[in-house]
Amino acid sequence: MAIHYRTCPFCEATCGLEIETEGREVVSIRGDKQDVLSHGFICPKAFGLKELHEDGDRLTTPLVRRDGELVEASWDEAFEEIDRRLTPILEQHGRNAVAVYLGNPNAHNLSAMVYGPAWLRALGSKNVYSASTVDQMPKQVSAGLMFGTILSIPVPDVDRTDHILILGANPLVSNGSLLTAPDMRGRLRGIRERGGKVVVIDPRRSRTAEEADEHHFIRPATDAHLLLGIACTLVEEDLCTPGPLAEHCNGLDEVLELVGEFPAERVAPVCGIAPDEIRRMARELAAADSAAVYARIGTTTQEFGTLASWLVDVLNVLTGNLDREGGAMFTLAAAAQRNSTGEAGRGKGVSIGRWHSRVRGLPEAYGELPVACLAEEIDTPGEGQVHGLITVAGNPVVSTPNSGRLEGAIGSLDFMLSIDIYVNETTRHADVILPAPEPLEKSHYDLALYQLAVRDVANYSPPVFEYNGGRPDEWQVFLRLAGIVSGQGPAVDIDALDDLVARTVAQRELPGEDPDEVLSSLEPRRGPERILDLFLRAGAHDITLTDLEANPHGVDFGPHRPRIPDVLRTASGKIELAPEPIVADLDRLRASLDRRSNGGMVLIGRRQLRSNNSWMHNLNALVKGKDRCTMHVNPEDASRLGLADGARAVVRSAAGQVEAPVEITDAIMPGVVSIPHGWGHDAPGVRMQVASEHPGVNSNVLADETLVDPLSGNAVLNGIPVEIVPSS
Ligand SMILES: Nc1nc2c(c(=O)[nH]1)N[C@H]1C(S)=C(S)[C@@H](COP(=O)(O)OP(=O)(O)OC[C@H]3O[C@@H](n4cnc5c(=O)[nH]c(N)nc54)[C@H](O)[C@@H]3O)O[C@H]1N2
Ligand SMILES: Nc1nc2c(c(=O)[nH]1)N[C@H]1C(S)=C(S)[C@@H](COP(=O)(O)OP(=O)(O)OC[C@H]3O[C@@H](n4cnc5c(=O)[nH]c(N)nc54)[C@H](O)[C@@H]3O)O[C@H]1N2
Ligand code: SF4
Ligand SMILES: [Mo]
Repeated sequence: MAIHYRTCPFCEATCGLEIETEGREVVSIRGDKQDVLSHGFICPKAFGLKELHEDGDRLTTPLVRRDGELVEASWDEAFEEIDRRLTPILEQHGRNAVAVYLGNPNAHNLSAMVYGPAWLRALGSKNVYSASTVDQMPKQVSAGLMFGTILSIPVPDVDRTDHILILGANPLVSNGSLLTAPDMRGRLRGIRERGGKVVVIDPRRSRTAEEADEHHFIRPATDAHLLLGIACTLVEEDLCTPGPLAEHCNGLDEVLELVGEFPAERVAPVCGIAPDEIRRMARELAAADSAAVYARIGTTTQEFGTLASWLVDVLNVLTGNLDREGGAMFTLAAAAQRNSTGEAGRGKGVSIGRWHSRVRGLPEAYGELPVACLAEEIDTPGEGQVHGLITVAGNPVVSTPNSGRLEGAIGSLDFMLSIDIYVNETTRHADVILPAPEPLEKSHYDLALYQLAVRDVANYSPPVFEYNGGRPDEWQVFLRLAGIVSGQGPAVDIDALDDLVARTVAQRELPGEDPDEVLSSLEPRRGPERILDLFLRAGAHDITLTDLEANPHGVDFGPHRPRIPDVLRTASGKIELAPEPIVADLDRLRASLDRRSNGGMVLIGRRQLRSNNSWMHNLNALVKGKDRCTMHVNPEDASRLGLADGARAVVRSAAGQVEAPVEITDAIMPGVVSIPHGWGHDAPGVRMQVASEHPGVNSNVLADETLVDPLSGNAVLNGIPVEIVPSS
């Protein structure tokens, strides 16, 4: 029997687990009480690690399509097939003819974080897509323009704040996002026990709303309007107190003037919250000793995503709460953080829109194009058309808008490669599937998420089980792929490529040092561990991987400390409070001020505790019980539309239609319905037995790929106009 301490890789909370094993069997999984961040907290998904380990549907051998069927093949055969099929596409049609979709689990995967950039650079395609543009891209765009790097996102200091205003986030279910803070229930209760206040803005009375002091329904996609109304109140009532932040801001006067156009009375009819409530929210935010505004996916996957994301930080500045204890603060992470390397307090800033998508002309952001464009780039003929697709840990057929169109487009590709652990709705179309190790077979360090943690922490987990049987690890797969797409054939020298990647990272992270010496100081480490050690040595805290190995419960560097101006990486060295492209986008919002509810229905999503986007429904402990993929409808709407609880209804949008079971509840506001995403597992060829017994419907059949937040290209997944009729 052995005990392993390990970080849970499933969501952003990064909980510490205590896993008991006997041989290759998982005996039990508990919360690690000594974990420096989670102190024993876990959610039901943690047990999914055991079921995932035992899941017979999980792929362990490559699959190659022969005569139309996906059949088992050796690794060498699979790589040869990739070379045989992919290389001619690159040669005939150029680099952009092969598109890539990087799915959510990449963000939790050390191998992918370290080696992803290397194989993508070798591929050299502009058609790179990821889950970011169905998720947080608007926040990355606004924060990048304001503070200078793509992950300079302020995190609410929940453990010390006196007041938190939460919009479009349900951390009691999602366990937090762009906010690594396990046990949000405990942390929010802490605020109330200190005499502070929790306010939630959501078209649904979510679990987080139930835990709050105050909840307001908001009409979907009008958060920017509400935030402008709050900001305007601060100006009108002389409540702006940026304090010492003022000297670090460019554009403060411009913002004070701009928001003056949007009095509470003007925005109230659009967002559906009364003007005196908006004014009171503003006064309470200003009066609190410390306060933080925090917003998540309900505010980013919508029409005004970048504006809403920007206004969150504008409010944090206007109330003097940015970079202050109990306000919204910047994490100082131990590894790979761009706003703590290079020159302090100044940088190159970010650039977006360096190229545009071929068909719709939507702008690139941080090297990727909006995934809402993927289908049209495949199914629109002409110069630059996409003929090949590589998906890594992604299920875009279920996760991205207009699934019907994307599914058709994917079916027409010349070649598709997936690196994944299941044959699911997307990978069933692949010509080759390469399996990845399960989480317990790989090491873990959250390079991205520790940059967004509520305290400065670091925690490394070695693999629990050896990844044996001569299978290449995921990082080795990425390097072989790099070899193929750079024309070196299917059998590259992985060690040599690994050295090359490590050397490149050494030159970038430690520019003043001799890379040979750096690399020899890291011996005998190789692979992701060598590069992680390099990041840690170059990072802001004086720590190495050996130190982390000696601390299996993690290392806590303490709560956040103020970091302005050092954290800034804008060209001016200031907070850019009024970035020009964002200010220009206010025109679109002005044009929406006359909008009123026309009695039509709009669709939003919701997350569920026992789900993880599209992929944990094959684990019995997580899906068993009554059907969860239901449509929430308010009782008023249900009676008007003739919908009965438990009966089925047809939901139609501009993109498609689905039939879903109705669940009548006053937890959702009138005029709005909610269907969770990630379901729809009844497609032919899917090899996930448990999931196909609990299929649910794919809500992204309804999401319209033509609707995006224009600055970030992020898809609109909340606030989709729909028509609903009872099923006949
Ligand atoms: N309507 C609507 N749509 C949404 C959302 C919404 O709120 N509403 N949310 C969006 C958001 S925030 C996100 S992040 C996306 C997520 O959507 P995707 O990016 O598609 O990610 P997942 O659905 O999590 O699918 C993960 C895939 O990775 C595979 N996988 C799991 N672990 C591993 C691994 O270790 N290695 C490899 N190679 N593969 C692995 C799984 O089998 C699965 O195929 O969905 C988005 N779609
Ligand atoms: N259990 C579980 N945890 C997860 C995931 C999961 O699938 N399951 N997914 C993970 C991922 S990839 C992510 S990105 C995070 C996301 O984490 P969160 O952002 O916390 O996501 P949700 O729980 O979907 O909460 C979004 C809330 O926004 C509300 N909303 C919808 N439209 C609007 C709007 O226009 N305005 C406002 N104010 N609110 C709106 C919805 O009703 C919902 O309550 O969760 C992560 N954690
Ligand atoms: S909250 Fe997230 S990290 Fe924590 S146990 Fe659940 S899935 Fe894992
Ligand atoms: Mo996400």
